[in-house]
Amino acid sequence: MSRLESIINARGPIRKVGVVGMGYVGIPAAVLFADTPEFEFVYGFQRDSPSSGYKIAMLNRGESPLRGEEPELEELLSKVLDAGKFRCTSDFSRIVECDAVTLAIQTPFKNPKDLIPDFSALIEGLRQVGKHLTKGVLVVLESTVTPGTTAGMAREILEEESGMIAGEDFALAHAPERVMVGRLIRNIREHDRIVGGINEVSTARATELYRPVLTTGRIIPMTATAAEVTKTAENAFRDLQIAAVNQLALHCEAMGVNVYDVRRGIDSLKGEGITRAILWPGAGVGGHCLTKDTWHLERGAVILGGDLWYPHGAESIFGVARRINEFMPRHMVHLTVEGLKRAGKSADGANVALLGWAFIQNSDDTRNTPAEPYLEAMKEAGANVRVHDPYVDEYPGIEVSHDLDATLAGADVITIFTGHRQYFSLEPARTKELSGSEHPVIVDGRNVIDPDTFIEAGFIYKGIGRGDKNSHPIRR
Ligand code: SAJ
Repeated sequence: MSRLESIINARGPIRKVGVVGMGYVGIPAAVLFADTPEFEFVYGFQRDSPSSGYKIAMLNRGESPLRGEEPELEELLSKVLDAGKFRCTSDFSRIVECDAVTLAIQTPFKNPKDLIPDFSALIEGLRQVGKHLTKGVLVVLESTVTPGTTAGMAREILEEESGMIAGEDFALAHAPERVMVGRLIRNIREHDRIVGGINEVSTARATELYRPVLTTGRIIPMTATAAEVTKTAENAFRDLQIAAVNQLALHCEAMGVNVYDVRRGIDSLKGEGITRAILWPGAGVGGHCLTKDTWHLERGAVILGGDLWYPHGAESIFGVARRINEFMPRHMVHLTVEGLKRAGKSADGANVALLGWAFIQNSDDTRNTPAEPYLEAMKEAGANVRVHDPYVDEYPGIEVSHDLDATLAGADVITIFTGHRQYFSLEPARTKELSGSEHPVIVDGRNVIDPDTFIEAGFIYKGIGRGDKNSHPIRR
């Protein structure tokens, strides 16, 4: 039996859990741990900072600071509060009471160009945990990190702050989050959980923490670095799949073909071992994950993979995919300008109604929204852009309206950036009346509207991947 195993056996089963970082990942994780009979009590640790300190009081009142629809989250929060099994605090010294501590802190990239991440918040969190670490505790990184971080930087900081040895005096693992806004609770319960310890004892202790929370999900054990690669790679692969269909959409536009016919065709080839997982083209890729995890993977390959055997000078396919997806908002600008040209107008002075600011449909999440580079480019071209989003209340420097009619009033162009359900019922006649233009331009970045009904009503239509419609005759 190893030294850590005997320390953990002496400590007994995990009873008290701490979750550092009350955000989209930490909050649902904390309430699910608290709602688990195996665990007696859960602390949600949150810095009492000007930007996010307000969350502490909200959570302890039973209110979720996460806007947008999150099924079950508030019910579960009230339940564990009433049961006296959860409390949010900024007193990190309480970590000494915990048998397991997880860190769910944002890990954005400062500058993808030279692969430098901004780990400042994570490092601060690790220092706080290290200061109050006791023998036999399990520490888990849930944040998405560059491969090598758990067994490298995180281990070093925890050892430095605690004076103890990871893997001998305390357990350390990576168990990446796999949640999507709008289904946080369900994703944690139902998705398989990748659990990677720096040694087997750490993997086993982390399995003890996550198994009780899972319903249909299974534990998939591996090493900490393999778990980091799994997480960054699954997002890089998704980004690559999206880039592939975006590239195809651009080809289809050039060839005068409807990418959705092609997609349906490709998707029809199913059967033994044939996976043709073709995703959806669109106006761009946003969010906190796909926009940066490729760079974590690339950085890991550079740091850990010194002798990476790869065609010299050739860019990684994941890097190319990022550039294609980053290009899509610029392509939306191109379609807008081409549409205005057909209407005998230019972007300079044009009124643009931008529909959808959130990065994903039916959500209020605006992180790295692809609508922002579009808005900036249109403004630079002299256009007046009004933004509508039914879920987003505010955004720094941008006025976001909930009034669709007011946003459409006087619009020369209507640009759809997010596939919110409200936009599927956009009505051609009413929209045209509000725009007051004889031939308003409509640019569909999410295949939301039926081109024919709008063209019939006199609109000039442009759509991602709609080579079959983008040069349609204008109905006079
Ligand atoms: N998008 C497309 N076409 C598609 C799918 C998505 O253009 O076919 C766009 C969306 O509009 C959005 C962006 O990509 O702007 C990201 O969308 P997403 O559906 O990937 O949502 P995320 O980023 O919240 O979720 C991803 C998921 N990763 C994978 O499925 C591999 C989720 O499981 C992860 O938990 C999440 O990243 C994360 O937190 O890492």
